[in-house]
Amino acid sequence: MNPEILGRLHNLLGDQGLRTDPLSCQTYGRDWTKTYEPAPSAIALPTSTAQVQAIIQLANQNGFKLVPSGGRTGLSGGAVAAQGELVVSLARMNKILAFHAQDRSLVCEAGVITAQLQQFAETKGLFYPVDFASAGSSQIGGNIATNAGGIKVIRYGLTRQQVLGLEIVTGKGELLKLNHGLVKNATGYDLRHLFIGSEGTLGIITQATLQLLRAPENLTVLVLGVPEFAALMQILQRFQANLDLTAFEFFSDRALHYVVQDKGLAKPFVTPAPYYALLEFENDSAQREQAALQAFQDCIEQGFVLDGVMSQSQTQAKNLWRLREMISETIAVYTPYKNDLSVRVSLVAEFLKAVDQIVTERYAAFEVIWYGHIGDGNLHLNILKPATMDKAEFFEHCAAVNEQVFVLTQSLQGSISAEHGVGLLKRDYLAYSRSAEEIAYMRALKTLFDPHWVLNPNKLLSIDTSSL
Ligand code: 2HG
Ligand code: ZN
Repeated sequence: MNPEILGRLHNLLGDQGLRTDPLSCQTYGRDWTKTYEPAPSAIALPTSTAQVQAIIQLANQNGFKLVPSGGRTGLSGGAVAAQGELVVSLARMNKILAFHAQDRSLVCEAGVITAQLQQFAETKGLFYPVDFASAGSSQIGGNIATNAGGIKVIRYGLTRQQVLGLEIVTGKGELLKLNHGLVKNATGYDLRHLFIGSEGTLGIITQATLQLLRAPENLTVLVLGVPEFAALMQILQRFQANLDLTAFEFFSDRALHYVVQDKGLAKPFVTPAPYYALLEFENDSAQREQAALQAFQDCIEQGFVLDGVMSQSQTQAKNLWRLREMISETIAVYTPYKNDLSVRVSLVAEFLKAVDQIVTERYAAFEVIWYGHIGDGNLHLNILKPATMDKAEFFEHCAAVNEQVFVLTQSLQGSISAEHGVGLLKRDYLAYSRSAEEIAYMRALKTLFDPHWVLNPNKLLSIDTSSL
């Protein structure tokens, strides 16, 4: 970046608000993907919406590109700055600005950490339901930009469901205040929803109004040993007949093996099982507990379940959750190749069987780790790199199987990215989940809000320079 622009950014942001040192560039230039080398030109850390607006206007005037940046816990390269972009980190815009008790909502800046939001809700006797293993470092702006899902979607929905209002600076540098915290607002196109999940390609989220909910009572966890894929969805159906589950997750014995071995966690029970289901429900009455036990009993009798354990305390519930939540972090050291796929819940059994066939044929030489939010139809399929294999060779080998997996997903009208976003990693595969007409509308919307494509260039959609 030329020194004159750096000087103008420095004047705008001050010493604390602009960094160019190599460590900051390494840190802020990457997310949790291991595929790309960070190479930003500098890091901007604005403290106000006005500063964000000024940065975007400067980028438009001078033709440099911006990468909006939250907690950088993404897994698709959406927050990677590998092409000399200026990273715009919202980390210093981290205040909860207002709480409205009657509305059961709060207004906060985009850099608020998810866990901080959850704790704030708790202090008000309420609940922010979006939760996942990276809640300790992910930021609400990033959650909204990727429409983050996680472990409670089956009951509470995705981040989208919680967003009552947004403040945005568009790629053009205009300030938009959308929906103003309203529950009902039938005045035409709801632009708020365009920005949710737009991966920082249309605007930078600076503030959000979020819905809080009644806190659930006595969340109780069951971990069940399952003999085969097909039984998983039978279990889901049987339990849902009796209960509103707050989570329904699954993982394979290899996934369990790694968290037990590397994190020193205890196995849920001794009976071996190839798969495990983790269920959670609000155990708020003796009848509810009885209903869960009855469903468990029925599943044992039908052969859907081999063994199981039900948490008897909040500590035990937390420890059982760790068996599932620690998987991604634990296997990260094995440089996994990641898939984040979804189909309709009713097609999951068929889908798993077909994916299993592909995996057995095409990944025979590799270790495959299965887990995911199976109650939402979402499978996380991770392939581990053999220690002796070169990273580039491994990724190339894995990518060669993409087509087969994505054609299958497409044939079931599923998604090639259920919750991790498209970013750089899945960009060239978008057409497996979105039609040519949809992609053309997406490009037109991108150009409408960001005419010079300054925001998160080449993420989600590739830059077609001829259209600029
Ligand atoms: C999870 O559900 C996260 O644990 C990460 O979405 C999934 O690492 C993954 O593949
Ligand atoms: Zn997930």
